[in-house]
Amino acid sequence: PPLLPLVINTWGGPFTAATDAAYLALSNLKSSALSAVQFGCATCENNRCDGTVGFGGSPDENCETTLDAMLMDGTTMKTGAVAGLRRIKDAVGVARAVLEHTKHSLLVGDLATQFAVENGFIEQDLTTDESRKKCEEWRRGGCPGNYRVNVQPDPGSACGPYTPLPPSGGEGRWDGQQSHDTISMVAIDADGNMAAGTSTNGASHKVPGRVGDGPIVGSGSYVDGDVGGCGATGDGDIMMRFLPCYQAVENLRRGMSPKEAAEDAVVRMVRKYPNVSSGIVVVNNKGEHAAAGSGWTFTYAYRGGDMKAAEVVTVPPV
Ligand code: SD4
Repeated sequence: PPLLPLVINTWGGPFTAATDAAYLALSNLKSSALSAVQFGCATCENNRCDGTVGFGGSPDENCETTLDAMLMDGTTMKTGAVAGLRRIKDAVGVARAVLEHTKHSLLVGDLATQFAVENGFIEQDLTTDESRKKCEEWRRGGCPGNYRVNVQPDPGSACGPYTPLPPSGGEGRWDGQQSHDTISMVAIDADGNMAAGTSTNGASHKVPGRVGDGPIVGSGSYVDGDVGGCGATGDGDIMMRFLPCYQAVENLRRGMSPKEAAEDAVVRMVRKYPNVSSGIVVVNNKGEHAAAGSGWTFTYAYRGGDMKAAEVVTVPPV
């Protein structure tokens, strides 16, 4: 029998702290699915999970950490999201404020920061010694694995500004050196309402201004309580071209099982980008769930019913 209430999210390991937090909110506090997802993602932002969520991770070329986050309510289909959020730690909290206190769906950059400050969030430097060191090492090492193609750094610069080279048709390089993770989560509460959300600090050494898949509705996550929900992680620059979570939920709507729905959405990306690193979790509104991934060994965590701890599932690549 399905285990309700239920929470499911990308990645095991340190990410199970988020699973447990959201589950306890659902089961003990009788939280709504939306609040449970917010609480779960905020848990990762606070303890930084493996460094790829929250402050002090994935510094851009300027050594700054910026945050992407979204929340979606599967009952109203309302969304709130922030992209390239600067100097505010609780990105998913600001996403909630966008959802609750505006008619918008997405705010970006410094102006998202301004909105956050108006709503009582505190401006703080998101840099840590670790993120500064990572950025400086990247510069010292000649700036490997960056996301620019067909350009060369100007002589004497610490990787930037850049001068364009004649086009060679190169595709953006995926910096596979880092663990490049994100929390994306779906919950079903005791009333059967569903919600989904995502929080990430994106990709290391990105071009400043880069926004990933995380805050994009249908890409980072997606939920329709009439059908089910999905959360994603991976190479957002590629994944956001496919809206894999929208695809997976629509696959459920058309009668696929969660496993078929997840695999189909991943295979669509792999067909065009055989090396893409991706992982999606998919759950229908009965609580039946599965996942699929490519390019790495993906893991996900879930906890539902009266389970005493989060369970972690390993997903071989498609
Ligand atoms: C991004 N999807 O910004 C995020 C990063 C990620 O596993 O999930 N990596 O591209």
